[in-house]
Amino acid sequence: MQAVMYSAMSDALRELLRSAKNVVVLTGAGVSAESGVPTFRGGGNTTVWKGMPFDVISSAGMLERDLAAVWEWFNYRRGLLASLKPNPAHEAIASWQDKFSEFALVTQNIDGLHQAAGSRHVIEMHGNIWRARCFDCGTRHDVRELKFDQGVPSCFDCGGHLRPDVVLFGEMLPTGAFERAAAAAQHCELCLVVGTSAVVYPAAALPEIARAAGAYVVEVNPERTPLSDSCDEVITGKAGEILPLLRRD
Ligand code: BJW
Ligand code: ZN
Repeated sequence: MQAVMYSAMSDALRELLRSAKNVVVLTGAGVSAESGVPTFRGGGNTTVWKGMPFDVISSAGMLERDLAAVWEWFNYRRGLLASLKPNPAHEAIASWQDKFSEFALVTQNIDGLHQAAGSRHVIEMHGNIWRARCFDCGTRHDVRELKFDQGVPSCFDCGGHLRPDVVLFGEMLPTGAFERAAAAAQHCELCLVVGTSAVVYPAAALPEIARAAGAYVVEVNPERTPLSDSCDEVITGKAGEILPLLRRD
């Protein structure tokens, strides 16, 4: 099985893994799927919670309409994530950071599993589920240990309402996150796009930026995406099986 996957890698990619100085990896929910994290889309399904599609409950409008429901949804997911561990895909990506002169990991995931695998300086495009942010004073708080199961938690500094420190549909990305990711994409020689349906912007623009600037773009995904046709190479399969085979020894 592994030999088949390995032979599916082109000579061009093999050579770039040996010679590239500047690499960017963009990840999505699929990189965490083998850890047990549900994806949002893929396989023809869309996540629905209590009758609401995720793009309704995870939207800026829902924060205004029903903040307590947003917290209930995120508490449910924090419960799902609490015991999950990084998988071989996260570990392979963490191992690459010290093997290339310049390396940037850009993730759309909010689960913190890249950091748990040892990745440093992760560019989090969509925030982190283990943090909350105050509506009033803007302070960010670590809520990993915070136990509450209903209502809206209060800011430890000013008493204002907290919200999950994640980027919901219709919200702007954290200051500088896209700019840093785009600058890395602009300068990389190799861009690996792993486990994302590549439909959510502006993250989905990063491989386009990399390709336009001359990078070799490789997608790793068991399914085709809107990006597949414009990639230089598509490796069809699960991240946890493929990424450990992409080595620079
Ligand atoms: C495997 C696998 C295995 C399975 N191995 N792979 C241009 C046109 C139209 C609309 C827009 C536009 N530009 C911006 C917008 C609006 C919107 C958007 O993009 N909408 C599109 C859907 C049309 N974007 C935004 O609102 C963004 N903000 C913004 O642009 O601000 C400026 C602005 C403001 C106001 C108005 C207009 C512009 C913010 C986007 C925030 C997204 N947030 C979410 C939720 C976060 C919180 C939460 O978790 O609840 O982020 S949405 C959700 O999708 C989540 C993800 O990070 C994101 C991407 O999903 P991802 O990671 O790709 O996962 P899936 O599930 O979609 O795919 C999984 C893949 O894995 C599949 O392909 C599988 O095959 C694969 N897979 N197992 C490898 N083992
Ligand atoms: Zn506050």
